[in-house]
Amino acid sequence: MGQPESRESPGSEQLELPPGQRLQRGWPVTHYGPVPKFKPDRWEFRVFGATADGDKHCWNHEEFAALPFESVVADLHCVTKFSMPGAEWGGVLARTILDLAPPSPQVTHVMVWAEYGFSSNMRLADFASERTVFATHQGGELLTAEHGFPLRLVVPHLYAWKGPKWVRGVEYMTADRRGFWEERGYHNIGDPWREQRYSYQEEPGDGPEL
Ligand SMILES: Nc1nc2c(c(=O)[nH]1)N[C@H]1C(S)=C(S)[C@@H](COP(=O)(O)O)O[C@H]1N2
Ligand SMILES: [Mo]
Repeated sequence: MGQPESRESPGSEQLELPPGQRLQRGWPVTHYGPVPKFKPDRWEFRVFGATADGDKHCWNHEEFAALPFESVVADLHCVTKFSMPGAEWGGVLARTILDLAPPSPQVTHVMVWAEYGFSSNMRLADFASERTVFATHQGGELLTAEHGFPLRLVVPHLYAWKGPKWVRGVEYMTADRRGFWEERGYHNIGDPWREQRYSYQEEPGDGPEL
């Protein structure tokens, strides 16, 4: 609740997009750097940092693929102003990861880590949203390499850079720290409905000093 619906009213085909966004037909590929090669025998998903039990939690590809599979329908809003509406993402809910590898009570933020050291930070509450999903599938098909195979995060209520492609793990943090784009001029919180695009728009308390 509290989140505007992505579709206006039943029956109307009109979409409600966040301010300044326009509709994109098709699904463009947007990222920084090369597309990593998936090496199944070396891949693992790691939860580390301030876990409740103080231990790291790791899943290899086979183990991760065996976790409960759920679907979430969500729009993708790129800060460069295109939105792709109504995608069906399939994968493992962030909630499931939080249940299996609980954070310590001091955790306030998470850093989501991807191949090549790409990262994005968010508040624990954003990560814990019931719609945040580690997606393996889109539209019923396995993700393609360019779109993040074997795993990407989708945080429906934040700009799409908050969803790393080729994700490899989550760090539980007891204080906020900026991720890759958050250090490079993008807003620390990144709520598209409040048009929080750039770090110069941040208000006191929105993020750590730059
Ligand atoms: N690892 C990684 N993930 C990333 C990015 C990136 O540069 N590296 N870019 C983000 C941005 S800005 C967007 S808009 C979406 C785009 O996802 P798509 O290429 O599947 O449309 O991926 C996000 N995930
Ligand atoms: Mo983006």
